[in-house]
This record gives sequence, structure tokens and C-alpha cells, in this order.
Amino acid sequence: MLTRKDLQELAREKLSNHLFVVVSNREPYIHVFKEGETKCLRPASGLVTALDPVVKACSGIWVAHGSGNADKTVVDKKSRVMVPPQTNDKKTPTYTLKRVWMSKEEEDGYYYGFSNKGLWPLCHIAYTRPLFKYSDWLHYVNINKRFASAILEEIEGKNAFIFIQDYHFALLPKFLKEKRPDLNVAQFWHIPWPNPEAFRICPWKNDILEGLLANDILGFHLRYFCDNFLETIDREIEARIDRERLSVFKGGKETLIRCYPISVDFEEISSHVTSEAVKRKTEKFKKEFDFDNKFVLFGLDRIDYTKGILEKLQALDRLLEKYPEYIGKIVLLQKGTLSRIHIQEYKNLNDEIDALVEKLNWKYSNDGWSPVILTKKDLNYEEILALYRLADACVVSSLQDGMNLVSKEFVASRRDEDGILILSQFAGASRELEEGALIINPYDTDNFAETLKKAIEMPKKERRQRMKFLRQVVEENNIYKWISEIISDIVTLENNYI
Ligand code: GDG
Repeated sequence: MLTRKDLQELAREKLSNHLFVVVSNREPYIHVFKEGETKCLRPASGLVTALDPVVKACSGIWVAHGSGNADKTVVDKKSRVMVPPQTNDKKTPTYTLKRVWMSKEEEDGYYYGFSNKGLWPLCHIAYTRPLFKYSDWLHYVNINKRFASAILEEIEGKNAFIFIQDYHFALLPKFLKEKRPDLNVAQFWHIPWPNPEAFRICPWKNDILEGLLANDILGFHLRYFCDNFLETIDREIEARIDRERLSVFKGGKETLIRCYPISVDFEEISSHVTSEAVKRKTEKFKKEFDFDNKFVLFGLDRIDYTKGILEKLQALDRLLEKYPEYIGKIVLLQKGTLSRIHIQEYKNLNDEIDALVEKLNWKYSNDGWSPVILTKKDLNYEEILALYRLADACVVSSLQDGMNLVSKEFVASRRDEDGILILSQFAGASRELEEGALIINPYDTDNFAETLKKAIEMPKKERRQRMKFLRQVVEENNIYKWISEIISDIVTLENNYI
């Protein structure tokens, strides 16, 4: 099992001659005005957990959109700030966060528009129609160019590895390589890659594919997404595909297509659950919610149409309809994290979820009991861990999901080797976790309801066996393995060994 220390050593050893640059839309530290002061917050994100130690270990640079309302007040003339803020002992390693600015109009076109009304539904086949607007596309192109300029400014005269995150930057590799063909550029696409039939409707599909093929390595969570990408290339552009090497040659340049399943910091989560802070939160929740003698289902999702929250509620409805003996004995605690609320589909979904919860609670509630507790309150890390530990089962019912970190966090938090994972077959995580989890098809309401029943009735011994197995898988395939494999491949590629 690889640890944070192994990763830091690998980064120091292999990346010492290069500047390591991570690029993402969301920043790892955000400055906000709060209660009359400027505060530096660390957004809860699996990506930050994975990449923060690497960037620290090699004193690299992280380039991201400066979205905090106090972000501009703390940066230098080149929009840079050292993070994390130094504590008194001054021993914490730091790195440079370079912020890229954009107007509301640009953010609307690049982020809400092309990225999230266009590419997000295009890549997740969840039957929400993608929307392609030329004005959004122009903003997307311009913001990709702006990120390229910001990066090029920082790496002038230096060797660098650029590690780009996600679908917000499909054109960035090309803009970088046009100016600096010597750079090593890798990109990780955190969402699925669809089949060629689905992808072909995008009006700017060739620009996107050519942009991505400027990478030296392009990573996906699953082999299935790599295969879809290669199929898409085969159908859409002139390029040679080497299926054995899993690579594409275009204009004399090779791009390796690789699968790296993302994960979580198993060790950290598994030890943090026993902390006093998590215990205090657990006690608080036990008082707040009446979970005594109830089978507790827990859901933690961004309110997004890909996450299958309505389908989860429908399955619970079916269970109670078919097996009324569970009325009063089961409760679903669903945390819905508000997301992309400027987009109409997300607003509508939020309303539909509220209405369905209201309907179910009206239909079944008795003696002060209701089947669903829906909360949208911000939860901190300790609160999330406390809820994972309080649950009998964690229910992930995504209609499509690149990986799904919630399922892996739940497993990592169950140091007690108890708890059941109910997992959609359409979440990338199901490839690794199918043996220990109860696998569902969220579109099949009856079968989903039967699976909930199976979970409620599962003997303790089987719960333990399954959880033990799941924990071995996540412990071995942790976040450090994910990033170490990517770094090793980038380095090997540079030495022309692959
Ligand atoms: C994309 C892909 C892929 C949620 N609410 C709160 C909170 N969270 C945290 C969870 C988890 C993360 O957010 C959600 O990660 P997921 O992987 O489940 O989903 P996406 O946001 O859609 O992520 C996905 C991922 O990228 C990584 O590649 O797995 O497939 O769609 O860590 O714990 N954290 C806190 N409060 C909340 O209220 N603190």
C-alpha cells in the first residue's frame, strides 16, 4: 500500500528537475470575507486531498480560477499567493497558487455554459439534453487561452510537467504545446467519455479532440472510457490508433490513453473517524435525529441529475408500498449539496426532489416518524464522517458517474467493518467494488426496492464479510496509488521508456 510519504518521496525524486504545475477550475484554497475578516478556506474535494501533498512536496504551482470574494486582496502583481497560510511553526511546506480571473459573463459562458450545459450532459448519458451555444463556446476558448497564458508566464525558461484536471480545459493542452512543444502535459478527465454516437452531436467536436490529443497522456477512470475515446477518435478524425499500446498518433505526435481509477485517502479517513471531533459530531447527530431502532440509509450527493436522487426516493417509496411492515423502521437521511444552481435543470431538479420528499413524508409519516430527512446544510468533514459511521447502509444510485468518491469514503470510514454499500452499476466505482457491495440498477425501481430489503435483512456476519473485502480493495487502491501511477508514467514517457 502506498502512503503519503511514499508519494512525497516519489515526487521529490522524479520531479526535481521540473516545475510541477497542476491546473484545475476550482482552487485548492479560497479567500473569503467572513465576519469582518479575510479567511482562507480549503474546499472539501477529493482532488485537493490527492494533489495538495504532491504540489507541496515539489514546491510546485497550482493554477485555478480565483473565485473567492477576497481572493484579489491577498495576491501579488502576478496574481499569486503562497498556500497554505503559514502557521507559527513555519514548517508546513508551501506552494504557489496562481489565480486566473474572469468576469461573471465569462464564467457564465465558460463554466455554466459550455462546460456544464454542454460537455457535462454530453459525457454523462443521463438523458438531459446538452445545450451548445456559440457564445458559450467562444468564452470557453478564451478562458482556455487565458489559462495557457497564465501557465506560460509562470514556466518561462523552465522545464515543466503540466497536469490538467477535467473537462473545463479540453483546448488547453493544444494552446500550451503550440507555444512550448517541449512541455510534458498530462490531463485527467474526471467524468465519463461517452460512445461515439453520443459525442458526435457536439458542434466543436474536432476542436475538442484535437485539443485533447495535444496531451502526452490522457487519463480516464476506466478502461471502458478509454475504449470509448479511441472509438470516437476512430470515427471522427484522421489519426492512427495503436490498440495494443492504447495510444493515438496524430501529425507525428503520440498521446497515451490510460486508465487510472481515482480514490480516497484511506489511511487518513480510517484514522480520523476515531477522533474526538468525529465522536462529538456523532453524539450531536444522535440527539438531532431519532435513529433508535431504525435502519438508517445515508445518501450524500451533489444535487445533480446524474446522481439518481429521485430514483433513490422512488425505490424507498416502492419498498414501503410493497412491504408496509418497514413503515416506522427505516429512515433515509439524504444530504443534497446544492450545485450549479444558476442552471435551470439543476433548479428544476432541486424543486422535484423537495416535492417528492414532501410527498413521501406526507404519505407514510406516523407518530412523529417520517421516512426521509433531507438536509442541504453545509456539512464539514467531521460531520460527513460521523454520518458515514451512523449509517447502516450508504446508498449511491448514480445514473452515471465517472467514479464516485462517496462510496469509497464510506468504505474507508467503516473501521468497525460494518455497514453496507448499495452501489449503482453505472458508477465507475462499481468495477472495483462489485463483489462487496449490493449492486443496483437505479432505473429498475422494483429491483432497487428489493435490494433495500435485502440490505435491511442482511445478517451481521455477511455485512462484516462484505465490508472487510471492500476495505481491502480501497486500502490497496488508494489516492496515493492513483497519483503515483500518473507521475511514474509522465516521467517514464519523458525518458521515452513507455
Ligand atoms: C467528479 C465526478 C468522480 C459532498 N457534499 C459535501 C461534501 N461532499 C464531498 C464528498 C466527496 C465529494 O464531495 C463528491 O465526490 P464524487 O466523486 O462523489 O462526485 P463529483 O462531485 O460529481 O465528482 C466523479 C470525481 O469527480 C473525482 O474524479 O469520482 O465521478 O463526477 O468527496 O464527500 N463534503 C463536505 N460537505 C458536504 O456537504 N465536506
